[in-house]
Amino acid sequence: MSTVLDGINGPDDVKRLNKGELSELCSELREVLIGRVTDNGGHLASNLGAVELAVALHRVFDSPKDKIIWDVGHQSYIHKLLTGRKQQFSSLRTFGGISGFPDPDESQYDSFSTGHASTSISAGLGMAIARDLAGDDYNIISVIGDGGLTGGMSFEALNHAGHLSKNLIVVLTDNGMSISPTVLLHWGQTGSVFASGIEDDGSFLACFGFFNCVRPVVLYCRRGSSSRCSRNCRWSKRCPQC
Ligand SMILES: Cc1ncc(C[n+]2csc(CCOP(=O)(O)OP(=O)(O)O)c2C)c(N)n1
Repeated sequence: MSTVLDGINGPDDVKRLNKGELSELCSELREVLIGRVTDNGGHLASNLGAVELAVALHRVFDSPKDKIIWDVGHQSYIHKLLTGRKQQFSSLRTFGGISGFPDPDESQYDSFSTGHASTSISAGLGMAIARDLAGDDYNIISVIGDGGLTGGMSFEALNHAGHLSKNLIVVLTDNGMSISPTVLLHWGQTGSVFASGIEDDGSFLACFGFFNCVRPVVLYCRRGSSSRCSRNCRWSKRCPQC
């Protein structure tokens, strides 16, 4: 019996699916992912958490024209399955096979070679500057977790982005986990500490003036957070949706 995934050879095929098929696709992707990581090893949890995200990004944006930058890159397996590497997926993380991280030499859909954490916003901002200098028009989307966001390079890039007011999209996947539970940048606590004296919205990014140029898209909210808005978003007053 053919599956929804059988019909997916690139992002355009994702865009054609209806709601029910999208849901079925996510289930099938999860099955493939679990099977492959069971056999080949690799990052399971981070990829399981990025199934809907990868599908949504490829439905909304127009990759490879639009540049999706996966911070660390350990969560890019589903992105690979959706961007023409389904047949090679059995070779994931094997000698001569496809990499467990994004690699521009492997695919035009991988816009930045990663492995180290905390580089995606800086890389995205650099691309945004280059894009504007060239007079081009496309989206750049940095996808970063709460763990990746604790690196100093991320703070520097946020500060720089807030200063330059470039069109850059940052998707924060805040699941409260790095390799272990995330410490230091615990939004529920640290967010209010950083934001005190600025605005009582509990948002850390507002400290960087980030909301003036970048609208954050929060796809994951930790359950039980006291600072969530009515739509399950922790950005309260500053939330672009509320
Ligand atoms: C500079 C650097 N330090 C440490 C690591 C090891 N590392 C790999 S994944 C990860 C945690 C990433 O957590 P997060 O960004 O929240 O993403 P999640 O796995 O929760 O989706 C870390 C610390 C790394 N890749 N690079």
